[in-house]
Amino acid sequence: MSRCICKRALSYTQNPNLECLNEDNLHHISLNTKMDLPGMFGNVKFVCTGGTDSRMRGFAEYIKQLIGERFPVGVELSNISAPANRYSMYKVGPVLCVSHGMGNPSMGILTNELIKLMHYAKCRDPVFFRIGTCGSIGHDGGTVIISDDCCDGCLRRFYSIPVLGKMLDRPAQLDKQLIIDLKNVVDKNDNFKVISGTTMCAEDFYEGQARMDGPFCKFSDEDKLQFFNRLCGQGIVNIEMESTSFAALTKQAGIKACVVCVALVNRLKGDSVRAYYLSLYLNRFFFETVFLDCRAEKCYGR
Ligand code: R2B
Ligand code: URA
Repeated sequence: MSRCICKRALSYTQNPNLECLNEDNLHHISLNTKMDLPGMFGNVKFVCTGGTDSRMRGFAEYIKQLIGERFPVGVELSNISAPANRYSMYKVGPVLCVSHGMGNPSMGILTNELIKLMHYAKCRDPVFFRIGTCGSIGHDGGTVIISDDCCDGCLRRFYSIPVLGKMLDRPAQLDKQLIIDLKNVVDKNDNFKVISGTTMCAEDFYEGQARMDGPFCKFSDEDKLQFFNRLCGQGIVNIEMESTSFAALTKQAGIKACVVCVALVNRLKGDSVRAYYLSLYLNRFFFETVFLDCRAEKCYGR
């Protein structure tokens, strides 16, 4: 007889099968329900995801400097998910910093496991962020873009995956209030521009983002320009590769989430990513918008 590991009402998860598992392995993040997940993660308030290990480690170090006195984590941060060798996860007090890899499949697997983690650890009202990179449509490299909304490469506001041989469409929606809150803490003295708009989530970096410098290209410059005009006409300001899975799965779980990206390239000016505005820039933006804000006090104070 299997023992029920999940006695309280299901919240972030909506799968009665979980109630009947003897043990649940969150395989890709090297955690399982035999561990004391509430003890290890129960105080998590912010789950910050970003593409790479080094960026998220850097981000965690940065957060450690900011809030380390109140949430000592020892001398070295350690990668909690190292054994699985897929994603990296660092915890600094109430902030969990996790790398998500590239593309919706990678982000989707991680988000599924993070939702289950929030559930098993009994986290209260966590807020999820993707802090990433993107190409912009018409804005300079270095511009920070808050996603108001996201759509797939056919401009549909869904995250669609085949399930049992049929497409399952989930609305890809970000939290409206969180977006407003983020916009409200943007400081006009910041020495970078912050804009917002709809984000297109592509399934590919090359043809899927209308790049002409991949190994294959079946369209003309004119076609590409027409497509970008169509994007502009629909309020689409940037292109990246993870927002729809992130938005749809967190929405389904009832977890507040938003996406903030820094533009590495203005796609109206070219395909190739030359400027590399990475972790420091994002970290600073994130720090200034979320962690310096007095609301952080409220969040940490529980
Ligand atoms: C932004 O950058 C990556 C592609 O270079 C991808 O993960 C994304 O969304
Ligand atoms: N990431 C993307 O997905 N596209 C870009 O153009 C730059 C970063």
